[in-house]
Amino acid sequence: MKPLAKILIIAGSDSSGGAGIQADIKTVTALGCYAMTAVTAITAQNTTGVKSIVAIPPKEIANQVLFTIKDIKPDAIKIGMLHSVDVIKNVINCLKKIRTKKIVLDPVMIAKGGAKLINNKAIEVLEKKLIKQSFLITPNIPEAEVLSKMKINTQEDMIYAGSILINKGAKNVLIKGGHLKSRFVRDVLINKKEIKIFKNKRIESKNTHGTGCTLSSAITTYLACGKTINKACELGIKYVNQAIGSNMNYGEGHGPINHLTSVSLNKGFK
Ligand code: PXL
Repeated sequence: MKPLAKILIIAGSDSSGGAGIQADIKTVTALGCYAMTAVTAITAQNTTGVKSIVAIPPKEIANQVLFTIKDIKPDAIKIGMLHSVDVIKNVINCLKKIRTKKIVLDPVMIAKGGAKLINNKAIEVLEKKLIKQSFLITPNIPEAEVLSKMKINTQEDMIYAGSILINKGAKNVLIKGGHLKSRFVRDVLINKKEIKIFKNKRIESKNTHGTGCTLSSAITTYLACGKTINKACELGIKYVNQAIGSNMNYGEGHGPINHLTSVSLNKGFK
């Protein structure tokens, strides 16, 4: 098959392959599209935690983006880990030179094991400058709490926090409800026109490393292929749920989800 669309991923590397740019590439590929990357940072980690983080110089991140897109034009862009103010400013400058407005920002803050992936000043710039440049932002509950500066305990709180982010200039906000304790997970999509709740049965598993990266990449991919925001979120959530359900149980800690659940191998490659 030929790739259905081209996606540029701006994100950090996760050496364990479950989250970060590795999850993004796998997701885009598994959904039939072409992945390009600009690496923002290199993390050494496994399923038990993050050992170290090395930043890529902001100028070099911009070089990766600009030289790549000069040649192959992306249909959509997914942005993940951006750890410093300088990195965010460079990325914003790059975005001005890209034609597509399909920009999905996953405001990554903390890894599953608790390691901080962004500094506080950078969170401020992300909130004040980058949110406005994005078509969709996909915070989880702790990230939405930081960005909206309110505590979130209920679905109503999620909607209210989402509306605060819309007032800060976000066009679409998908707040992921997985952190609230309940039998059903409710993800809330909000924009100026509507509020949509995606309700799905919770799939119990300790192996959920990379779910956020995967979801934002899946949604970016569907947007790149021309799906509406509602459909892209619905299908992205479905893809992640299947990937959680497949439960490979790799590693001692929070293992990766299975990005390949949508893929079947041709006979000739078995
Ligand atoms: O899930 C957030 C995330 C994003 N980017 C990188 C990560 C992680 C979590 O571990 O390692 C590089």
